[in-house]
Amino acid sequence: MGQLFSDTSNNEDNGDLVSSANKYFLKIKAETKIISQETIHLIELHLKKGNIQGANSVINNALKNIDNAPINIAVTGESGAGKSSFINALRGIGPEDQNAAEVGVTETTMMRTSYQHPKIETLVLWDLPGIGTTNFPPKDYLEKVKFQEYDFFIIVSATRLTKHELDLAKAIRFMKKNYYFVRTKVDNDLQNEMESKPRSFNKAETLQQMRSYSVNTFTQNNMDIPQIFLISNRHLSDYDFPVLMDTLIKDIPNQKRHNLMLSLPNITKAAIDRKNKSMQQYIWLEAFKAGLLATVPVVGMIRDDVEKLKEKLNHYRVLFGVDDESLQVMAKESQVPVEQLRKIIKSPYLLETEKEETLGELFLKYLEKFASANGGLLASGLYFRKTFYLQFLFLDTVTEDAKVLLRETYSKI
Ligand SMILES: Nc1nc2c(ncn2[C@@H]2O[C@H](COP(=O)(O)OP(=O)(O)OP(=O)(O)O)[C@@H](O)[C@H]2O)c(=O)[nH]1
Ligand SMILES: [Mg+2]
Repeated sequence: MGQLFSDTSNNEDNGDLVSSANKYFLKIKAETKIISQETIHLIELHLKKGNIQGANSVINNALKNIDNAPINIAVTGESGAGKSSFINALRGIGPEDQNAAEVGVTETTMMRTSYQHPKIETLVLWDLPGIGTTNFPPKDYLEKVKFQEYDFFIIVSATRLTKHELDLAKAIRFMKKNYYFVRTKVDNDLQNEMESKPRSFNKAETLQQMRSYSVNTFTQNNMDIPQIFLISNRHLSDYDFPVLMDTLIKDIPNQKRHNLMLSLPNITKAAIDRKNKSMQQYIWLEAFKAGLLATVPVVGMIRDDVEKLKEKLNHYRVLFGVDDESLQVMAKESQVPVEQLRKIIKSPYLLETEKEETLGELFLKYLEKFASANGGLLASGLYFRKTFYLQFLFLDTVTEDAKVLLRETYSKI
């Protein structure tokens, strides 16, 4: 492990890049890595043999996998349990959002409706009807909804689980699939409890009781206890929704993790930081790939780079929800004027040049600033294409913007 990516090439520049990549990926916790340990091992193996081309092709494939691996999430539960609200929450769509009402593709023969994630095209949420409404035995139900296609199931319930649902949960496990149990409308339950016992009400205790009650349901039915999350679709950052996000990310295979992380809503600072870390790894992989193949250091900045960087920045703004469209939605939901939101963030102005200045010159200026702020990394001999430094700069800017917007709008949504 300690040798990861090191001791590889007789080319000094590559050696530097390799050992930097080594150090970088070693620091990343296993549960947030976007490539598998085997992939890292394979890259290391190629490099040890001096097989630059081989290492490059492994990284290339890993990046392709990250971009293209489909993620399919099945959401099932009885009518009114909060499936649609939960799906919208996972898609980062508020109830007032225009897209929220938009119905996905309904397959009547399959009884399922698909909702593509608005930003991550490879991620699809499937709205499945409650098993109780279909009259199918669990195995038939699972066949009909094409259970093999999903990465995992989420069983949503706002009340106690029915016998049908418990049987379905058993059948899901029997089919070697994973499921999570999500208990919605926790806010309603707490409110009711508070109204019925105004003097003795204790929030933490009530939540604990709800959890125990769910646990007991599974044990009384001789079932393994699944992971249980008490959530409110109306107050996502309260209760267990953030823990649910962490858990889904931890459990999903490495190559799907990047897109899953990027897909989740910016409801906490931690969620935003996680997106940043994921995107950082992605940029490192791209840089590593480019660095391995490059033979001459790149001086200056070519027009192609500038265009690509512009695209990257816009892409990051969309992914981090700080693009113009997202600002409009946020303004509407939080009732903060859009101009005010635009004023407190930085990314919309990153590409604004001064009079005679070209974008390329502006980028070089950023580069100098960035290098001096980061201890002169550029001068350290680390062979890294300059465009990647700018990508990191853009990434950090949109990350900070997302946090600023979260702070500004949090109390108002
Ligand atoms: N207070 C509160 N209300 C919720 C929550 N989740 C959903 N609701 C409300 O419950 C109602 C039903 O929610 P939906 O998301 O439409 O439920 P569904 O499971 O999709 O229902 P069907 O499509 O009819 O099967 C709506 O009025 C939601 O606003 C929650 O966590 N808390
Ligand atoms: Mg619905």
